[in-house]
Amino acid sequence: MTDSHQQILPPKRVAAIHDISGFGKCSLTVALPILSATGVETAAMPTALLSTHTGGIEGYTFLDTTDQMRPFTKHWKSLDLHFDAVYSGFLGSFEQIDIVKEFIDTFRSSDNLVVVDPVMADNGELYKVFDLNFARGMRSLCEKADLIVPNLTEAALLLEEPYKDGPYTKAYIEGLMKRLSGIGPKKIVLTGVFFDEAALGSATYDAQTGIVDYALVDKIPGYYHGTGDVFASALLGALLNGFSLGASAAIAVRFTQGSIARTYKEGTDLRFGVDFEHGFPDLLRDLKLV
Ligand code: PXL
Repeated sequence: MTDSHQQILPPKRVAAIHDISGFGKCSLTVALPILSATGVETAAMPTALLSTHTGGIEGYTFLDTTDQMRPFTKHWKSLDLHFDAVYSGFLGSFEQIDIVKEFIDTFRSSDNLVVVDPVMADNGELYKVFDLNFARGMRSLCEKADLIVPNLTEAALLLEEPYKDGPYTKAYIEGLMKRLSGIGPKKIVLTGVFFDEAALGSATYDAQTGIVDYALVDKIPGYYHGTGDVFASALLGALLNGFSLGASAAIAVRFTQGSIARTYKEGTDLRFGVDFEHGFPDLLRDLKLV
């Protein structure tokens, strides 16, 4: 066999439960291309249909697709589908918290990974479409996850602790991750971690092994929209390619920072998302797929 990467197994399959924001590169419009690029098949369960995301763009349309989610679940179950991972993100209504829990219960198997990105807040503030009641609901969804990917604001909300501005200390970050694992998920990936103004990245904690890892890279000025989704999608792609939690986070940080660096150089509107598309060659090399 000359091609050492010749596929003999079908791709791993993810159920991605996020909104479709037509323009602006976040949620499904980044999860689908990134997971596909990593060789992972993705089934999409839309939680809402928007013209753009809600982060700083006025006048967006919003169609709540809650009523489609139980029928999607039922139909997929009737097809006897197996998902190697369930990956939820931005939810379109409070009721969807229960629907995603039911989805997890329906498709849970001994070998699959349930990833909940508790998308609801950033920079110390809840997104304007959510309230504290939603945050408590998100905490109850996180109880069912194997892995959660909060930023520092979401971590504080999940723990019902006051949000702290950085720079942070290792003691604070590691304490947060241990308390988050007390909610239920054994694997924690915290994003937006920094100990000084020069470097930014993620921290990971596996409560089963006690291993803590950091992946920090040079910080680029500006607030870039959709980077949480870019990061979490690349992280999941790396995990499903067999990389450890720490190695997967390092690959995802590099991919996200590369996307931010290109966007910074290109000078595009930061609300319109980051240039992740030109990062696939490097990502595939990091994943040893090429
Ligand atoms: O990237 C998070 C996200 C996803 N989906 C929608 C959003 C946001 C953040 O603002 O508005 C619709």
